[in-house]
This record gives sequence, C-alpha cells and structure tokens, in this order.
Amino acid sequence: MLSLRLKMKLNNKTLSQITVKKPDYDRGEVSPGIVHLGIGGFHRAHLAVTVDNLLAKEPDWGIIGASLRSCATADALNPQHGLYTLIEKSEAGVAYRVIASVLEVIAACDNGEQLLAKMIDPAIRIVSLTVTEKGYCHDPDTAELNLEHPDILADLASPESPRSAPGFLVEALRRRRDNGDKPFTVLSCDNLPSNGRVCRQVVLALAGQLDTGLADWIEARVSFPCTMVDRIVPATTDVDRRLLTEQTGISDHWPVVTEAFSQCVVEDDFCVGRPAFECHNIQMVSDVAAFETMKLRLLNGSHSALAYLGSLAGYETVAQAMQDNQLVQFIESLMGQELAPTLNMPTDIDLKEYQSQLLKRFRNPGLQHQLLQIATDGSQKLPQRILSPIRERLSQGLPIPRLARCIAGWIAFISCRDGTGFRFPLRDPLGDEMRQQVMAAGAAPVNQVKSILSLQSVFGDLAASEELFEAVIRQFHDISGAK
Ligand code: CS2
Repeated sequence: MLSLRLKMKLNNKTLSQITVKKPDYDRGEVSPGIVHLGIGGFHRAHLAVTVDNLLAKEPDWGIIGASLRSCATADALNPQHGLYTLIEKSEAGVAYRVIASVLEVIAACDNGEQLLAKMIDPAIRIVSLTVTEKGYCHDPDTAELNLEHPDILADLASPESPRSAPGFLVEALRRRRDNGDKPFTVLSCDNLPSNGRVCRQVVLALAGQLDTGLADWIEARVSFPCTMVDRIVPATTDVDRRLLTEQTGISDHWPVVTEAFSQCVVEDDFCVGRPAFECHNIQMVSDVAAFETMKLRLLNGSHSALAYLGSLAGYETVAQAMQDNQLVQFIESLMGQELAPTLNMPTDIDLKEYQSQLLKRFRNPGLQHQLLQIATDGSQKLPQRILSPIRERLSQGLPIPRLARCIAGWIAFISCRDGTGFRFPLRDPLGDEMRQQVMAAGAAPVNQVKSILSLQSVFGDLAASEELFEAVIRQFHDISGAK
C-alpha cells in the first residue's frame, strides 16, 4: 500500500534499504577514471548506466560529473552522494533502478579549479562530454571554432580559468603536458556529425591560438573517438518525482526518466585505455559515420520536424503529436522518401525496420517528451539534421518538399504570433537575433522567410539558394494557411 511506504532519502546510508534494482558492487571500492562534462539527463541515462554495469568488474572507472553552467545538478546530487534513480518507461510498464557510478558532481561555474584538479589527475583516462551542440562554441555550418564566441573570448583572455568546454579541455591538457603526464581520451557523446572530429577541431583551434606547441602535442597524443549515442530522455518533472516516491518509497531530487531502448556505437580509439565497453552492449567499430548520420537524420531530423510542426498544430508532447495521422504520415514520408535515400548503410542494417522502430519509440505514451524541449537550439541542430540532406539532394537534382517543410515549420515557429506577442518561447543562442530579423522583416511571408534563410552561420552556401527559398516559401504558405 502506497500510504504505508516509508519515504527514504537516497544516499549511501540508505542504499542498503532500497528495494529496487541497485548496484552489485561496493561503492567504497570504486575510484574515478572518467570526468564527464555536462552531466545532464542524457549522460545519466546512458554512459553512466553503462559504467554502472561494468564497475563490479572494473571499479577504477567511476565518474566525476561536472556542470559548466548551473549548480542545480551538483546541489541535488551531492547530498545523495551522486546516487539517482533511472526510471525506464516502456510498453511493459515502469522499471526503477538506482545508479551509483557518479561519485560526485562539480559545479564548474563556481569551482573551475576543482574541476581542473580532477581533470589533471592521471587516474582520469577519459573525459567525456554531453554539452549540447552549442557547447562546442563552433559555427554550425562550418564546424569551426567561433573565435568571437563570448566564452572563447574569455578563455583566450584567461586560459587558466576557463569557461567553455573546449577551454577546460585545453587547459587540462596543457597542465598534463607540463606535468609530464599522459593525456586523456576526449569522448564526445553529443548529437553532432563526426562529434569527435568537431571536438578535436575546436580544441586544436583554441590551443593553437594560445600555444602552438600545445596544439601539436594534442594533435599527436590525444584521441577523440566519434560516437553515436541514442536514448530519448525527456526532462524530469515533479510528477515523476512524486510517483517515484509513491511507488518505491525513494525520495530522489534528481531522477532520470527514459525509454527502454538504448544504443551506443563508439570508434575504438582510446589513447590511454578504456573499459571493456564491448561487454556492455556498446558497439565498438572503426568508423561510426554511417550510424551517426542515420540517427541524426532519421531520429533527430524527425524529432525536429515534430517539434515545430507539432507545436504549430497545438500539441505539447511527441506522443500527442504522434496521434495525429497527418503528422505521422508526414514523418513517415520525410524519413522514407527524403532522408533514408541519403544514407549509405552497412548491409546488415535494416533501415525500414529502424524507421518503424522510431515511430514506435516516438509513440511511447509514458515519456511525456515536450516538443518545446526538442525545439530548443534549432539554429544549432537543423544544419546536421535537415540542411545537410537538403544540400545533398539539391546537388543531385532531387526534390525536397518535406525537408523544406521542416525549415518552413521552424521559421513559422520563430515568427508565429498570437494576441500577446510571439506564440512560442525561443531558446536558442541566435534567438534574439532571429526574432529581431523577423520583426524587421514585417508581416510579408516572403520577407520573414528570407530574413531567416539569410543567416550565414546556419545556412552557409544554402543562404543563397533560390531553390531552397522557393521550396520553403511554398511550404510556409501552406503551413500559414493551415494554421
Ligand atoms: C532530441 C534529442 O532534443 C532533441 O533535439 O532530438 O535529444 C533526442 O531525444 C536524442 O538524441 C535521442 O537519442
């Protein structure tokens, strides 16, 4: 009976009394081997779970988490000694599991030096990252470091007290080199094409501005494997926390909600060793590019399409939008007609099966995945999800009506107004600039579309494409007429 359950705060002392699935190893034996930058839900539902699976055999791979922007995760998780509950929602119901691989969390905005001290400890052999697309401080079109980014300017002015993720990596690697120590592997787990290579490029560019010898050392000694990491992780809500307590007795400030599905493909290139990931459902390969492009276009591209078109249609969550037959048909044909044909997959991958599995995952009613969560940072996400396939198809003379509709949906999402002002909140590093552009453009749809398509850092060569403009404006009229 729910009301009879005792409410128990999650921490090392109460762990033995927790009745849900929990670690099969002694936490006292675990020592850190990984520093993770950007310890949000995505990491805690993914790499941290894999590490939890392997700590019984390899206890020297514990995780020190770091948040570069906010103190919230550190404030919630440290009193729980890093413990948190993974809430897995699937057709089979809800499964709970306590994850113990995170040993501590550092809020780097207040304690940068503490984070650097951990990063230069030679016991740390991997520094992994989920800092989102914008955390790489690069130009989304060219993937080059943006030397005018405020955080990069700050890091160039005082490299010893960095602010950005590339800044922390460069400074930690500099100190390791100066100490005569080995470097660490940098493992990017973000949704970027060739994420390892992008990360390497921004790190080398920043290091090169500061100390060319350091850039050479990093180039020669540090590996930056690419990864494809996939698991849908909606933001946790108070309702999730309450239900967790009601159903398990666990009082946890920072649980993570996710689906049962999980996939990870990693390039096997680790300069100072790695855990036996291959024994824990991670596919170790020599090249992840095909997997990465498949996921970025079919999953993330469809997600972005649902986020903008679904929000415009009045839905709040992915599962709700997936109840709309017209939208589902659109997503199916976007994937099948315009995205899948751009992919070149190994023969053992069944793309049709992958697409139907995605539709099923999107329908998961347990997840409550907010469309507005996915709609954030469109300027950083759409280049790899939608614009790269557009570029490829246009160069082959192929039609792009559905891909153009995604861009038109994004522009409509940015510019759409209701009685009181803009209809949707816009969380995007270029948000203010884009809103100013559409306001300056006035009410004419042609000008609104042009104002966004002219963003060079997002559209690159496509900014000048008449074909893209024509295709987008047609869809924009269609969407506006349908609203
Ligand atoms: C989503 C991703 O928010 C978004 O942009 O498309 O976070 C997506 O849920 C994950 O990549 C799934 O692996």
